Amino acid sequence: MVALEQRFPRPSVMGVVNVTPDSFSDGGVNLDPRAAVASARRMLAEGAAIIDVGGESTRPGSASVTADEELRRVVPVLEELEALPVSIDTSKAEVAARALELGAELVNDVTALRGDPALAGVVAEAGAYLCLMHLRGEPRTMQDDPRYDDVVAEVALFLEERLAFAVGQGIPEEAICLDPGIGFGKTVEHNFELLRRLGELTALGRPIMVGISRKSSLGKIMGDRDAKTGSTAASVGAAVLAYERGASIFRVHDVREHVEALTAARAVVAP
Ligand code: HH2
Repeated sequence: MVALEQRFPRPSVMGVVNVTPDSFSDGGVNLDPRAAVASARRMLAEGAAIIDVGGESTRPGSASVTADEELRRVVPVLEELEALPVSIDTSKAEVAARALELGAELVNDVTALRGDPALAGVVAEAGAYLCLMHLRGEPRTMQDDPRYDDVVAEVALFLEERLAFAVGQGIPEEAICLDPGIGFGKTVEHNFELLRRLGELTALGRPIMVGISRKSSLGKIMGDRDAKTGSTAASVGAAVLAYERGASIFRVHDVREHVEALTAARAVVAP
């Protein structure tokens, strides 16, 4: 296997395609498989390195769905995208296994292998890439007054421990990237502190993925306390500075804008 950092050189863009009725920013848009496939192809043409296909929303307050429902949503999309670079956003071994059979190369697990005890074995067996994300609590309740003594230190410790766990389960370290989980059990201040001090996470020695695209913290800092989403411009601004602080992979909804901005940022930082 090629190490993840070679397969996804800094900066790489991951396009988000949520095949769900209720995702916070594109819910419903891609519920029809044909629309999802068209979105994925467009994002690849715009320069995405990979498309993250998800069949379960993890937005604050969301309810979980069964494996059968998740499969019903994502399989028709994965079948159409079989020869293209795809990641599966799931915590369920059954969904990951089917996606990997259909050609997915990365499993994006927001529970960092805590959701389904069978998932690590599926990833190891397939020789797939894996993203381990920090999430405090569970989506239904995670935004109820999250508190940390030192959010960055706690996230770093968690990711280090989950990385060791994954390696212990037979997944090579070179196949793994880490994600601070922007918006998953964190206040606006926590989210920006994690980006400000991203160097403490890159120090763990694995590529860092960042997903701040359109998240509500970006809307809230514009003065709308009840914002549910943030703008594309705000997303791009945060992504560029996360790149400068060492982030490698950017999970985004607006691919063209991020590819252009990150290409310009790279020309400044690493000509
Ligand atoms: N954010 C979301 C979902 N999956 N995976 C990683 N690794 N990092 C993230 O920040 C991340 C993620 C939430 O965003 P979205 O998929 O747009 O919405 P929803 O969960 O409502 O489907």
